[in-house]
Formats: sequence, C-alpha cells, structure tokens
Amino acid sequence: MSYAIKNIRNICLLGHGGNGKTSLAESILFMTGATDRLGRVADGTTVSDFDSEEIRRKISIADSAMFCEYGGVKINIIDTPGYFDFAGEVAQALRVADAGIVVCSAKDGLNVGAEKAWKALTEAKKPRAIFISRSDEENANYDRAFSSLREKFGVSVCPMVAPIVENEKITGLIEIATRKAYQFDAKGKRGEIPVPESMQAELSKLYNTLAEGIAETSEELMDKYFGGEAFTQAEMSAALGEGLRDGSICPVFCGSALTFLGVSLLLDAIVSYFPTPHEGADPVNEAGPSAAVIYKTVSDQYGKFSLFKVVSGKITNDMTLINPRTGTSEKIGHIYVMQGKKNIEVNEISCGDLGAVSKLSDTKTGDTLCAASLNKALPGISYAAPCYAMAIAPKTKGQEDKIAMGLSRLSEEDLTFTYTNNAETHQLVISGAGDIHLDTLCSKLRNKFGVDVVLSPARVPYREKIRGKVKVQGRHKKQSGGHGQFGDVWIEFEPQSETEDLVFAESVFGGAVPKNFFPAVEKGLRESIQKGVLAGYPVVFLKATLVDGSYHPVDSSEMAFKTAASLAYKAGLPKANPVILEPIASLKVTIPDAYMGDIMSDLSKRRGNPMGMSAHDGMQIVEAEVPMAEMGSYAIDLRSMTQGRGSFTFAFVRYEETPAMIQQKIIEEAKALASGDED
Ligand SMILES: Nc1nc2c(ncn2[C@@H]2O[C@H](COP(=O)(O)OP(=O)(O)O)[C@@H](O)[C@H]2O)c(=O)[nH]1
Ligand SMILES: [Mg+2]
Repeated sequence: MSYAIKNIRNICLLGHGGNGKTSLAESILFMTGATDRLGRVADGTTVSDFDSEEIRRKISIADSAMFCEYGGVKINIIDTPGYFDFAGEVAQALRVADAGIVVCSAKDGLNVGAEKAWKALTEAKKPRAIFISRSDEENANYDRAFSSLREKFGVSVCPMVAPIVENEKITGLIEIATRKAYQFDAKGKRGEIPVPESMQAELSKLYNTLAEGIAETSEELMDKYFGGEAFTQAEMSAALGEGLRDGSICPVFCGSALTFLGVSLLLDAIVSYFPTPHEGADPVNEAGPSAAVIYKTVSDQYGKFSLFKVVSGKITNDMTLINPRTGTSEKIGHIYVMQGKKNIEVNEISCGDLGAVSKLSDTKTGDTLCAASLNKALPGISYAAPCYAMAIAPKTKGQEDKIAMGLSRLSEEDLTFTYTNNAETHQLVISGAGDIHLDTLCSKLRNKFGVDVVLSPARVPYREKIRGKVKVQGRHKKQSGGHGQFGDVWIEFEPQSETEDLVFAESVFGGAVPKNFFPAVEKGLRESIQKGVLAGYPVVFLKATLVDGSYHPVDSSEMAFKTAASLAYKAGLPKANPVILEPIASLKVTIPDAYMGDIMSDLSKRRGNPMGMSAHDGMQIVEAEVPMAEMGSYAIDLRSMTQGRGSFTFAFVRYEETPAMIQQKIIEEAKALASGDED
C-alpha cells in the first residue's frame, strides 16, 4: 500500500458543472478495477458524490478523494464541484493536486466553467490537461469543442487524439503520438485497428503539428525532427511531460464516461508523462522530516477526518506532529486512504501520497502538521470572501442554539461561510458564496442537526440623525403620596459632525440642576439614542446640551433625572428635522468588457454612484458607491448578468441620508415589524 514517489500521480478534475467530472472519475475507478460496479450520478450511486445533499441534488458539492492503480501507478483523483458556489473546494483540491484535468463536454466545448478552471490552474501554476467528454451524445461535436478551446486558450492546447467518425458517431480514436487507431469495448478495453485510409492525410498533419511542438522542447529533438528521424516513445513522453509541466502544452483527450471511449488513453498519459509529486509545481521532499498539509476536513456522524497530502517524509499511525499555527501537538492515531466515503485504514502514507487522519483536535483545512524539528507552516489555502448574506432563523422558536451548534460543526468542513450574531438587528446572519451554497447549508442543518431553518433578507443597519436645533423641556413629576419623584431638564439638541454617536455637554447656570444629577441625565440620553424617533434605529451624530432645569430637595433622584432626560429626547428629536441614514458601501466589480453596459445600467437602478473604471488582466474593474440596502441579491444578480464571469468585493464606507421616498418605506417596514414583534 506504500508507493514510491515516481509511482504516484495526484490529479484533480475540474470544470463546468454537469460536464462529466464525477462520471469520468467513476468510470476510471471501474475500468481500473478499483470498484466492481459502475455507479451513476442520476442514481446517486457514484463513489464521488456520496453525500446525501449530492445524491439529492445530483451535483457535486464537495471535493472527494479517490484512487486507483493503473500500470503500477497509484492515481489519486480529487473530484471537485463545478458549481461556482463551491469554488472553495476547487481551491482546496488545487492545493495538493500536481495536475488538473479540465473536463468539458463535446456538446458545449468552451464554457465559463472551463475558463475558470483554466484560470485557477494557471494561477496555481499547475499543469493543465483537457478531457472532452460526453462525446457519445447526440449533439456532440468534438471538432467544434476542440476549436472553441484552442481559440480561447491558444496554441498550447494540443490534440492527443483524433476521433474516427462514422455516421456522425465516434467509433474509435487515433492516438496521434503513436499513429495507432483503437476501438474500445464495453469495458473500455482497447483493440488496435488499422488507421482508416480517409484519415491518413489528416493524421499526418496532426502528427507533424505535435512533432513540431515536441521538437521545440530541446535542440537534440529539433535536430532529429529536421533530420527526418522519428521520435521514440520515451522521447515523446519526456517532451510532453516537460511541456505539460511548464504550461507550453495542454494535452487534449476525447472520450466518454458512459462508453469508456478514450479513457484508457487518458490513463496512459497520466502514467507516462503527468508529473509525479516530485515534479509538481511544489515538489515534495522525501528525505525531509514528516510534514503534511490538510486540504480538506470532513465532519460527519462518524467523526472528523482531515484529508492531507504528505509533502515531506512520511506519515505513520504512531506519530505526534506539531501544528505550527496553533503551536499544539496532534496525536496521529488512525490513518486512512479515502475511496469516496469509504476510508481504508493503513499504517503509513508515503511521501507525495494522499491520506486522511481522524480525530485531530485543533487542526483545520489549510493547516500544516509536521515534525517538531520542522515546525514551519506551509502555505495554506485562500478562499474568496463570502459575498452573499441572509438572516437565518429556526422555523420553530427556541431552536437558536441548535442552529449555532450546527453551524459551528459545519464550519469545520467549510471555511467559505461565516456567521455572526448581529446584536443591532437581532438577527443571525450567515454569509456564503451564493444561494445554492446557503441552501445546502440549510439542508445540512436539517438533515444532520435536526433543525429546520428559514432564510430571509438580512436587515439593513440603518441609523437616524437630526438636522435641526431644538431646545425642549423634559419634566418628570410624581408627587402623589409616598416618596415622590421629581426631575426637570431643559436640553438643547443639535447635530454634530463628529464620529461619536452622542456628545453630551452642560451649561447649567447657578445650580439649577445639581452637578451630581448630570451623569443621570447623560445616561438617560445614551439609553434613549438606541432607539430613534422615526423607525427605531440608533441615533448618531447628536449633540445634547443640558442648559437648565429644576430640582426638588427631597423628591429628586438619579432615576427621576434619567426619566426627565428621556422625556426631553422624545419631545425634542421629532422637532429637530430627523432623517434616516443608510449605509453606503464601496463596490468593486470585475467583469469582462462585454458586460460593461449591463453592469452600469444595473448599478444605476441600484442607486449606485460610479467612481471610476480601469482595465486589468483583460478584465474591466468598475468602482462605485452603492447603498447596502440595494445589494442584498447582488451576488446572484451579477452571476446571472455575466454567466458567472463577474466577481465583486464590497465594504462599508459611511452613512448617508436616505432619499425621502425610501425613508418612507423604511419607516413603514419598521412599523410593520414592530407590530409583528408584539404578537
Ligand atoms: N452520455 C453521457 N452522459 C454523461 C457522460 N458523462 C456524464 N454524463 C451525464 O452527465 C450528467 C452530469 O455528469 P456529472 O458526472 O455529474 O458531471 P459533473 O458535474 O462534471 O461532475 C450526468 O447525468 C451524467 O450521467 C458521458 O460521457 N456520456
Ligand atoms: Mg460532479
């Protein structure tokens, strides 16, 4: 079960949702004998999509790790979700994969998922290959798909196979490098057939293009090429491997997960020239002290599993390792290799290989575990910040604790969402990557933690302030029977432009209000400003000056003056031209040129204020200031406007006066909410 580095490949499958990644993984496992039955996504029976949410939705939502053995090589496969809400999972897989295979469909060819996958691989400096799958389908068109990819990604996109087409159906493939033609049986086993006469000319052309590319990799091969000498298989593989690693070649394969067409040619390539963990963008160190990087955490009813890649030395089941982030040590008890949901216990994971460890106490995804002698954190994983927020509440009152407990457990697995209790709006707000992301989290809360929840738009934290100056009296008098209460103040309210919510001052003449009651007056005001007079939002930028008043030698108390102050507040603020303030955020949207018009007109509908535009890396960046109240669904709207190509960041900048029309709406909503709360 222990493999030499040269006999390990770590690949991840990525690309647009629904293009066939999970099915390809399934057919690879079946063909190589790693599994004895072929599962189907539609039936919820694949090795990769085992989670109950994946089965229900028939889409991948998390990475899964699988492996097979082919030609004496252990191929670790990480299947990633294609839906953009789960991009964090792709980042995790890319942290440990030594190469990525972008799975496209022969029907679609280039699509946004392929663009994003390409970009992610390029940024991670990982070798890129493409598998054009679903070529057995009705409207499949390999040539069209290939051209669309080459047009977008350039000349590095290099065909490895040429389909043999009869009656618009692919019946076999020619491997260009070997000039051999194959048919594939029902189990994916290939049998050589003669290259059809009609394809000889085309094949020569393709072979020459490939040979030219290969000749480019060294002078020696260049000489050979011009000398008219054929390359050996080993020379071809070495050159393809080098081109793959340095990004100058992106080999493209064709096939089908359903009929197994072409899958073995992909596997051959993986074995013969895909990078070993030693040749990857960040090579492992076999001779070094033990170190592993955690790329995923699974937390389910069976416990917590941390999935890792050994990047230095090896990991055995009797070790104690250090987590340099926390400074604590972790006992390695049971270690496993993962086959989807199945964990197979082993004693050791060798350098470059993937494994899992259970029951770590304080280690999360992105962390390093290493020998005390090393004690150095390796680069972690960076995720996009959450951009879509909703309030989350239990369907049945009183289950708030269950939500908090569930979310805390879920956040062990998923570092791409956050949740905070907004004390001001009295809402628990959950932020994630989009509506599908939040929806799956809600399903998990229901299925795994037994709490039904509802999502609603998060309330906007408005503020109130006054714009005018008033001088009012607040007089509290209760002197009938027993100990009386008496407090009387005159307060001047006016706006102030400082950042403080309340500036309190006094200019009382001749002891009209004794000094020892000033703090009570201030306290009364500080409590009052928590609730504005228009819609109940906190008041800010207020100045209150205690200018006069009166007292009673026996009946006056701190309590009475506090009440008097709040009476003055209630009387004064409505007369001081109050207004509701709304939070304004600065927005930075990154989009391809073509969407500029749509984005700008959408921003103006959101009362946005354009601040500038710039171009970067072939994309346009639009900066604008937009009221936060208009941005609730922006993550989803931007995605649909740009088919997922756009992204944005968003941060609070300041409060501004709300336009009168909108203010009226806010007041009405607050009234409705207040009467609802009383039920
Ligand atoms: N005919 C055919 N259908 C396929 C093939 N690959 C995937 N599918 C189907 O396409 C759908 C999406 O496939 P899936 O593997 O979940 O795609 P993923 O989202 O990229 O993982 C499923 O219904 C599969 O059965 C293929 O090669 N041929
Ligand atoms: Mg999938």
